[in-house]
Amino acid sequence: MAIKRVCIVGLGYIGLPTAAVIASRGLEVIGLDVNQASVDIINAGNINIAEPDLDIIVRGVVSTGNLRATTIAEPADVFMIAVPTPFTKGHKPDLSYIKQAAEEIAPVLEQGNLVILESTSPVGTTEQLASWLKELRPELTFPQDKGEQAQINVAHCPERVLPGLILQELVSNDRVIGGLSKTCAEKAKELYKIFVRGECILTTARTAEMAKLTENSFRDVNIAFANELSVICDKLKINVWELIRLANRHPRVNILKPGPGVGGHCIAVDPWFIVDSCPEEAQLIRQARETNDAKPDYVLNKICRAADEFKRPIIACLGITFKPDIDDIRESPALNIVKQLAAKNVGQVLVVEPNLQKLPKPLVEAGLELCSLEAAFEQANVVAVLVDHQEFRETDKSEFASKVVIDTRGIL
Ligand code: SAJ
Repeated sequence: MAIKRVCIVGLGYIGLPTAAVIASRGLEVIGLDVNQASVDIINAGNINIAEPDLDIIVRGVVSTGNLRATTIAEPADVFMIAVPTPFTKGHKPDLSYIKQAAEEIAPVLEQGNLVILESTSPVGTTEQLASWLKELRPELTFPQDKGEQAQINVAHCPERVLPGLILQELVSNDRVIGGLSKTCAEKAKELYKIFVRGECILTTARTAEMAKLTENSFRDVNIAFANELSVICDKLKINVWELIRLANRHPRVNILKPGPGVGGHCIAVDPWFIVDSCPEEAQLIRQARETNDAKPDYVLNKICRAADEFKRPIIACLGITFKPDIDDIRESPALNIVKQLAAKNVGQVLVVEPNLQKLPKPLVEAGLELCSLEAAFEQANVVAVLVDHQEFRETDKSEFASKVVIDTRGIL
């Protein structure tokens, strides 16, 4: 199969960088998105998400005509689906965006096409995608009925890039490629070999789905261990950061960092897909999620107790994004803490966030305003470090000396 045209469904944090990188290798890439505003932004050579260097590469590939965005599906050799897979109430996976993607591409599918699911998905989703496509195009054959001889091949290759380093990791990371048949996986590898320098390892779709969920659950469980340690250390009056530094000197110990909770759209979500599939068996994975989800309330209570020491508490909250040096606030524990703090009316709340031009709506509605770091230090008596942004890490530590500090990120 000579791949000339690739259609990427979903132009978000994964879809747009992937589309741009493939287009930069000289292929024709069509970006399909339901959001007309995103399509217009991209077609003008601009970007709808913040990611280092993405603007430069998108501008380049749009100007050469290698990348074009649209809201209407067009025929292609490969369709790559990179849409969100959130969970609904009760932590049940919501596959509606994948179903919608299947409905969009089904009318233009042609014999010989390859469909790749990149979205992080519960085990069995690639099979489900293939059966939705079969229902919509019964005259075509799929791997579930014709195996290696299918007219349409379907594979899963989960994205694994780290926000902030997406463009590097898209190229350098190894890729796990799971096919619904061996041919599916091999054909998908042909596409990835065009832009991936890492190794492409072939397996089944179910194993690839589980591999991605396992990677994020591994991290979640390990962060939960660090978060539990931080609560234990508070009780035992031990500095958890010093403790971890010391323990990590053991050659086989590598404890991650505690924090105000786990945010982002991946690690705080994906482990639930395993819990949903195997509720009886996934005890540790569920507990890790619950431990990490309990951390924002724990931090909030600590801040409120510190504020109680003052007649006129002025609380500076440093950072609201879900991790350092990015502008992404999805599932951010820091944002959640600030929101709740404002609602509690325990004192004046100052928000410092060097990566945002304006505060998100719920904070504006709560009457909060963005504040400079200098102004925050001038006024505050309580300082809560919620994100370890570079600006905060580089602050002269003597600034903190006269404050009551809740340092959830160990920058001091
Ligand atoms: N965090 C801690 N302590 C740590 C490390 C992280 O509290 O020691 C917190 C962060 O502050 C943040 C959250 O965890 O709130 C997640 O941050 P992250 O940097 O660990 O991961 P993400 O969500 O940005 O990206 C993860 C990555 N997965 C793994 O590292 C296993 C990335 O490779 C995946 O592609 C991405 O999820 C995804 O899209 O699934």
